[in-house]
This record gives sequence, structure tokens and C-alpha cells, in this order.
Amino acid sequence: MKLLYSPASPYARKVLVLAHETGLIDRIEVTAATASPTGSAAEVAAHNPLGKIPALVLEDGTALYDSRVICEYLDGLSAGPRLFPEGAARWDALVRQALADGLLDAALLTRYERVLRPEAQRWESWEAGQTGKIAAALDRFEALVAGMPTLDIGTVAMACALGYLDLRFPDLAWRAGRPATAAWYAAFEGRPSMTATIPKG
Ligand code: 99T
Repeated sequence: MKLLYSPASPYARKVLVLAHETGLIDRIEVTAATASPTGSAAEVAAHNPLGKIPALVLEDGTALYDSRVICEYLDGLSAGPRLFPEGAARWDALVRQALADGLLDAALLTRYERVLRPEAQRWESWEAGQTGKIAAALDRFEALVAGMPTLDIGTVAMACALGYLDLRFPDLAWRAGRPATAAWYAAFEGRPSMTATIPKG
């Protein structure tokens, strides 16, 4: 199967971290592609009408997207560790994934506002609204980290979100006032699945 991804994409990183953790990484051919709200690579658009990455193309040509669907699909193939728990723990993990992905959605909208939108059309209150969502999500991380399991789809998503803030938003200084999250992330980012997928871009 082929994963359309970009080395900066935190959503694609989530997929790759899960693939490492479940031992599936060698079954995935990774192909770099570009995606942007103002125009994505033809290969991306051919597989995902939304023009977004990641997309996973199966041997029979079926394309899976978005990252949540891909992660759950891969988890189902795992003969070893599973990152989507069952029972009550499932909802806890999925809500943390949604929280982290929502943080990322706000971060990406901010990123596009900063780098793509012509300066004359930028709207300060809109960016302030998005960065407010990022801060609120981070405050929820801070309340959650002490009670989380070591590894599930929620912890992977949270770590990928924090890694993206380090890459694109050093100005937000997310560690300030969030010592529990900073300590948790310092330990988590040492996992081989994380060191093998450090974002670039
Ligand atoms: O918005 C677009 O049209 C193109 N953007 C993307 O494809 C981004 C790339 S991260 N991916 C998503 O928005 C996927 C979101 C989806 N819900 C999922 O897969 O979970 C690029 C980051 C960067 O370069 O800074």
C-alpha cells in the first residue's frame, strides 16, 4: 500500500507513528506529495477529492482518507499491539485524538493564514480565534496527561500535534505554564516511532 504524505504533515506523521508502533511500517510505500488549499498535486487530487494528505492507496486502488480512517484501518491489520482500545477506553482515546486533531486543524488554518493569504486580506481577530483554540486544547492536554495510558491513538495524536507546534509555531511557546505536558512530551518524543518520523519542512 502507498501512503501519500508530506514530511511536515502532522496528520501523516500520526499514521507513520502508528505504523511503526504496530510493526506495519515495512508494508507501506511512502510517497511525498504536495497539498495546499490553493492547489494540490494531481496525484493527491486523483485519490482524494478533497486534495488533502495523508491518503493511503491500497493494492486494489481503493483510497483511504483521512488520517483517522487510515489509522483505524492499519490498526485493524496489526497482528501485534493495537492503538485503538475497546470498551470505555476507546472513547477516551478517540476524544483525545479529536482534541489533538482539532488543535492541528486550528494550527493549520493559522499557518495558511500566515503564509498563503495575501497580507492585505489577513484578519487579525480570525487568527486570534484560532490561536485561542490551540491554547484551550493545550490547557486540556495539561489536565489530561497525568491520567493517560502510555500508548494509544490519543497519545500518538497529541504527540504529533505538539511536534507540529515545535516545527511551525515556536512563537506560541506551548511549554510555558504547561510543565506536565512538557515532561510527558519530552519522554514520548524519545520513542523510536517518534524519532523515525521527525517532521521537516
Ligand atoms: O487544506 C488543504 O487543502 C491541504 N492540506 C493538507 O492536505 C494538510 C497537510 S498538513 N492535511 C490535512 O489538512 C489533513 C486533515 C485531515 N482531517 C486528516 O488527514 O486528518 C501540512 C502541514 C504543513 O505543511 O505545515
